Amino acid sequence: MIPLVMTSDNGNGGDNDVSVATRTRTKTQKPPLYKVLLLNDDYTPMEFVVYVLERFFGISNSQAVDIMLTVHNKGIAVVGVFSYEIAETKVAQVMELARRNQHPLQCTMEKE
Ligand code: TYC
Repeated sequence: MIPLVMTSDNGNGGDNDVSVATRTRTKTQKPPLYKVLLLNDDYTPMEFVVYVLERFFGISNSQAVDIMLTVHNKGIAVVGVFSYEIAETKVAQVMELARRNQHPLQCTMEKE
């Protein structure tokens, strides 16, 4: 049954300044980021790797040479960090160009 008259008494025996506990957790999530990694091999020409870094990652020639040499000497290096879709596209672009040129260059991605 619906009461015809409602009073402002909320039964808390107080002054009706009812405070409601609120939580202020902002429910947003940062999108996960993915590292794009370049792997060393014994056959891909150094100039090809430098070209790939310049073309697909917008890296300057001198930085590209540095990164290429890091991969050459250490076996692997991170060449960039991107959203999933961008990382996936970069990997596909590198792998496709390497395949077309018959180089065994490997490029992969890994969640950061
Ligand atoms: N190791 C290759 C060579 O001596 C060069 C190279 C560098 C290959 C980086 C792949 O991701 C790579 N020709």
